[in-house]
Amino acid sequence: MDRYVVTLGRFILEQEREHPGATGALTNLLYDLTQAAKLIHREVSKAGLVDILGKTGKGNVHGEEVQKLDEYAHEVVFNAMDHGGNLCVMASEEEEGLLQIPEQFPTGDYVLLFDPLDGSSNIDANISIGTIFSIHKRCTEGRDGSLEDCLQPGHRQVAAGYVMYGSSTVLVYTTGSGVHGFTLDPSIGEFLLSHPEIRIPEPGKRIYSVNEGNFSTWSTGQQQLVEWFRGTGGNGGGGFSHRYVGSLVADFHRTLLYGGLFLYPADNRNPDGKLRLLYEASPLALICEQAGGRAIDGSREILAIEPESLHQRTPLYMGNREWVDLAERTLAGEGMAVGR
Ligand code: AHM
Ligand code: MG
Repeated sequence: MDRYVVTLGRFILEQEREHPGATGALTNLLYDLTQAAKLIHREVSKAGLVDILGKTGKGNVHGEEVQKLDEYAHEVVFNAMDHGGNLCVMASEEEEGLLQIPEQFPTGDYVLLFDPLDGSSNIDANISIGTIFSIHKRCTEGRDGSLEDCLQPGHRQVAAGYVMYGSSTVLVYTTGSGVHGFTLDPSIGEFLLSHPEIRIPEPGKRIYSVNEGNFSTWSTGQQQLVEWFRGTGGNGGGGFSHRYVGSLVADFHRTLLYGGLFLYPADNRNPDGKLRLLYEASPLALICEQAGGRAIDGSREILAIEPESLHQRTPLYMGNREWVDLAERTLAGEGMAVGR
């Protein structure tokens, strides 16, 4: 069996060969990101041991506070990506402003936006968490990239992906020609192709995924939508399962593999929802569409939104087209009629 495994390195190289004009920059970028993912995987998988190691004196001998994992992940990604000469600027969910490439390193044509450790409030409960990334080609000139390079609509992404640190660590990405998934084999430290050409199943499982604790803060249309899934609104529907991890990468990964609808709507306290357009919604929307699904903010395609600021939030509905279309119609007050 081992003779037939395809490593991530080999896979991205072979994909590059299919694009004769490719410079190799994107391949290098993806490769550097996988190195960061392996380091984060290592720290995440020993997170539960920190106290034990500390008590036996093997850990934090100087009494320094153990670094928070999301800050650690931010630094690991930045340090893995700052010197390759492929990027001109970065931005992270963990940092207010732009992250410029240090003076001593060359810059390149690409822009990286990332959420280093999404769902990090789940770490102590050993729940899956993830790293999300989005890559654009720069649209300005000069040595350093600028805000303008970061504020590009999602349809211009040249690559997007995520790493989920779960029961196993998986990396899923797209460069615009399909979605492919790799599983980390810790014994050899390599990501191996495990999910080629991922498509959201059609019809997918009837699953809706939302934080229902927010029900009373939603618009009427939003409440009707969830009542339709539950079958409790007197408007038909029902027969759905409800699944909500509360960790975006995990909820999305399930949606990608099983089908369904993931939603984080606006509510009366957060008119733009909770999730970030550039670091969360946009990269996952590209993957979702590449896998045959759809992603909207309620009325607009996520990938068509022109970003206005780095940390802007957006409501998000993504998954099987059928359910995203239903959400769109319901939110527009057009009734609940569906095909099945
Ligand atoms: P974070 O970026 O602070 O980690 O928050 C994002 C997380 C997502 O992973 C998840 O989808 C969402 O917050 C859950 O929010 P809630 O607890 O409101 O349901
Ligand atoms: Mg996040």
